[in-house]
This record gives sequence, C-alpha cells and structure tokens, in this order.
Amino acid sequence: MLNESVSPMKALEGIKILDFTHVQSGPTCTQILGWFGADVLKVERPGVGDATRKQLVDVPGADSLYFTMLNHNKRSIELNSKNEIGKEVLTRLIEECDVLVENFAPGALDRMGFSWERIQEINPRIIMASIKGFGPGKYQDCKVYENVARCAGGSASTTGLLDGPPLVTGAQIGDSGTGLHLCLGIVTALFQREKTGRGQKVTTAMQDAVLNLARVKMRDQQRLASGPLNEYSQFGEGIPFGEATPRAGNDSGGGQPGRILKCKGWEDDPNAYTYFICQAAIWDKVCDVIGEPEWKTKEGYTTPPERLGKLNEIFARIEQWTMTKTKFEVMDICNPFNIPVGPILSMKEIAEDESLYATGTMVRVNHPERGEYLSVGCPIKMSDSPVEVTRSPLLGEHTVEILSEVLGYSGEELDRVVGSGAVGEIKAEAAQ
Ligand code: CAO
Repeated sequence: MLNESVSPMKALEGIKILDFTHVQSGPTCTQILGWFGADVLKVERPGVGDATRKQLVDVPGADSLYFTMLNHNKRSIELNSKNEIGKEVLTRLIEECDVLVENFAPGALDRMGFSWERIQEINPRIIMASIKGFGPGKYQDCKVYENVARCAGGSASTTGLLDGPPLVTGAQIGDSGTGLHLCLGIVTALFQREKTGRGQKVTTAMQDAVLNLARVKMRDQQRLASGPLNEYSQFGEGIPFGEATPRAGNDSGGGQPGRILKCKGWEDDPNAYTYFICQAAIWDKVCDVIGEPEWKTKEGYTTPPERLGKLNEIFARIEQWTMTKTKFEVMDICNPFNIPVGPILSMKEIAEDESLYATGTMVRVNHPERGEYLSVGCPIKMSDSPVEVTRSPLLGEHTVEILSEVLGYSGEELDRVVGSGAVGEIKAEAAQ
C-alpha cells in the first residue's frame, strides 16, 4: 500500500546502472533495480542485442516475450565494446555509473580490456556485480545455463518421484534465483558505500544460489547420519534410504505430511489438484472434514508418529473427499479450520486473476511492435517506493539520448562517435 503523504520518490533514484547483462539471470537483477528507480542503461551489441530479443519469437519482427518480460524499465544503447571508440564510450559509462552488472562467460570482460582492477582505476566508487556459473574451482571457466545450475546446485537430485529420474523445476531458480541474490548483494554494497565511499566486487555463482535455495535438502543430507528421514513418505512405506538426500515427490519439506491430491475434474483438467498438509495441530479438523471423526480417537491414528506408516491410507481417504470438490471448494472449506491447502493454479488461471493486476503482481504493458502483452510485475512491494512497469526498450532506442544526456557528448564529439560505427546504425529520428 502506497503511503500517500510522501512524495513518490523511488528508492534507487539517482543510481545509474551500467547493465551489461544478457539472457535471463543478469536481466532479472537489473530489471528489479529499474523497478526500484535506478536508471538502467542496457549495453547491447550493435545490430544484434541481447540474444533473447529473437528467441522464442511469437510475433514475427517484434522483440520476443522472453526479452520484453525481463527488460522492463531500462534504456538501451548499442555499443561495440571491442573497438577503440566503443571502449572510450564504455570507459565514460564506467565513470558515470554507480554499478556495473554483467553475466558474460568467465573472462569475457577481461578480454575486452576491462578487468576489475581497470574498472576500479576508472571509478573507485563503482560496484561491479557479476554472475558466473560456478565459483572459483575446477568448473570456474564453464559457461552455464539455467538447467546446468539447477543440477549442479543439488535441486534436480532432490526433485522428482523416488522411482523416477531427477527433475528440473518450472521456477527458474538458476537464472532468476541468482539474479535475485545478486540484486541483494548490489543494494547491500551500495549501502556500505555510503559509509566507506568505496565500491566493491559482488559475485554470485549460479550453483551457489541454487544450493542456497535447496538449503533444507542439505539439512536432510546431514540428518541421514542419524537415521532415516521419517517425514519422507518412503519411511512410512518401508523403503530404505541411501547415502544421499532422496527425491521426495510432493512431500512437504517442513516435516509435516503433505501431498498433492486430485480434485473434482482431474480427469480432464491437468491442474485440478490441491496441496494438502496434515499438520498435527489440525488433525481433528481433518478427520471431521473428510468424514472420519472416529480417527480422532482410533488407536494407531492419534499421534503423528503412529500415522507415519499409514500415510498412504490416510491421504487416499482425504483424496476420496477432495475428488468430490473443486480445488477452490477445498480451499474454501479448509481455510476456516486452518487446514493448510493450496490449489494448483495454472498459468492460465493466474493470467486471468484480476486481483493480481490490482496489486501490480501482474501487469498489462503496451509495446510499439507487439501491442499489449502481459508481464509479471515487481513482486517486492514498498510503501514508499512506487513501481511503474514500463515497456522494454527497442534495440538502441536510447543510444543518442544516453551519449548526449548521460555522457555529455555533443556536436563534433557526438558525430565522431556516431560516425565511427561503434554505436550501431542510428535511426534518423533518434539522431535528431
Ligand atoms: N560488444 C562487443 N562484444 C560483445 C558485446 C558488445 N556489446 N557483448 C558481448 N560481447 C562479446 C563478449 O565479449 C564475448 O566475446 P569473447 O568470447 O571474445 O570474450 C562474446 O560476445 C560472447 O559472450 P558470452 O560468451 O558471454 O556469450 P555466449 O552466448 O557465448 O554464452 C552464457 C552465454 C550465458 C552461457 C555465458 O555468458 C555465461 O556463462 N554467463 C555466465 C552465467 C550466466 O549468466 N548464465 C545464465 C544464462 S541464462 O540461462
């Protein structure tokens, strides 16, 4: 909720970001900084731009949703950072900006001639934030994509059914998850700079970010030394544990038995399911709701340890009940009793939920090439820093604007840079 008594200043107003990111991980980070009010200057290779502009194209000729949904609230400058004039402009950008964010392959920035040492020389106050696949060690030079990180960070080995192969998640924890971690590092470094006056290097490895998100699975790895993990379904089923944290299907990670259960319509609707958690505190309520009140006092059913070996039977009975209700009816009936349940929402249902547009979690955005499209807005709500989601920039849309307004090029100097080809082909109207 916005505090209306305060002027609509944004938290990071006045902070300039040299956004040297591409694909998903880095752009996720700089997009959030843009939502918080930073001026994000996205540097893109002339004529090419971020590869995602032309990946998974749905509207021929237009920037893809892959790009537009990850690059809101940014300005785009085309710049060849490998030629001499391009390097000159990049040096000016480093002088002017507070933060440089990049997620190139390991060593790419050094090969351009911009090592951390050189960047600090140019601007000792700058914060340089990098995403790489792995931290220092044997894999440090590898290029890494989302699924590689999910696998290397321990997520895939602990996701899926016990008798099936490892699974990657729908949530992009490798890319977007790492971008979020980096974003926190950047604002923390900005905060420290307020006191020290110095910039610093912030790095996040995708493997590390995924592992951090899979922290509870490392908890379970250590617990294995003390015996089987009795909250895992396989314990109740008498299946022995191996040496590593197993895949737990849809068991809940918090030690309370939980499963995904069918709801009314499951035969035709792949998302007619609910999550159902059987907390000890609400066991009596569950018994009443599903029509098994005698289970409240029945021998062998009254305590959580006693129920562990009967979870298949218990959840089968609960599912008999959930199958008579829609997933939303299950929610409506269980919530008043504090029985934790959650409908399995499809992306279609989420896209059609007007309450999410009311909070800005979902937004409708206009784009000159593709018209209106849906996007996910800022998931972090701040009472004194309003977020307005603006469309992603066209390739090089702000090249001249950034050269002149941000870097102060004008007259012959500007002509020299533009004429050199280092900043791509300037569209006539933009150059005027
Ligand atoms: N001007 C001139 N050259 C530019 C440029 C510009 N504006 N922008 C990029 N380049 C160059 C780079 O300098 C690099 O050149 P060299 O290979 O000669 O050093 C080249 O373009 C390719 O950059 P890259 O290696 O980063 O890109 P890629 O497509 O080959 O690899 C990726 C992509 C994502 C695997 C790699 O960047 C990477 O591992 N990044 C770190 C981890 C990461 O963020 N992964 C998430 C990706 S999304 O799943």
